[in-house]
Amino acid sequence: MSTPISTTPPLIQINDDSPKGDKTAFVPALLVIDMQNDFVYGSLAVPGGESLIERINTLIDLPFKARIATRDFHPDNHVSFAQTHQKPTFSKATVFHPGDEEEKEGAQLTMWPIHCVAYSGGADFVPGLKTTTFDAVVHKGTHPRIESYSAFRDVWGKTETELPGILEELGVTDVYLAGLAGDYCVKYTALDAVDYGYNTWLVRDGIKSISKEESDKSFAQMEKKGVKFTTIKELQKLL
Ligand code: VGL
Ligand code: ZN
Repeated sequence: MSTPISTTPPLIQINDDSPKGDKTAFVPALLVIDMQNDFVYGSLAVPGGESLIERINTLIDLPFKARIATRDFHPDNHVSFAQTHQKPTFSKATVFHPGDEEEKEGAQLTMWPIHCVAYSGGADFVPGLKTTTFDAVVHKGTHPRIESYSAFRDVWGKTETELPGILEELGVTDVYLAGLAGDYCVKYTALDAVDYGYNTWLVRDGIKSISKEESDKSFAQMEKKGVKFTTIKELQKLL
């Protein structure tokens, strides 16, 4: 009897010649951040978000070792929704509005309109995005009381997503970031990627931000932290 051939590849291909510790290894991974309906067309639409679909598809087609996407994926009573705090069961006296900020356990929480409710259309990947070649999809902000901008961990650093483990298993050395929003989830993911020890690259023409002011601040913050900047064209030559 011959051994049946498996047609489903393992979700994570473990590299036996792990480049861990090899200083010359170059294992690039693409991180596609929050390319979801609500951030492109919905309640938190980022200006110019739609223009990223084709650009990110171009990146997805490049020979990265791994392509990992994230989704903001909130319960309908999530702590970051202004409306959540208007319900008497959550807070009796305070009424929050989108854009308000609240200090909670040492982290600044911004109040947002309801967005990316888990399993709703708003949380779906934006149509036209080449999602079939993603090696993994990481969800964040899934607990009612935990906010997470970064794809690595929540804003208080108490809980991690699966992303750190996936990158480690794959022996990734360099992460390339594209998606939405440049001044929130992309920025915090980039800052954390540096903290987790990765060479971190922001694909300059693969992101869009919510506000010009925040975006200027974000670039300065990322540069100071050691994030490097690149473009789709440069990556087409490199990979
Ligand atoms: C995001 C605001 C709230 C983002 C997520 O993906 O940048 N922004 N939740
Ligand atoms: Zn969110």
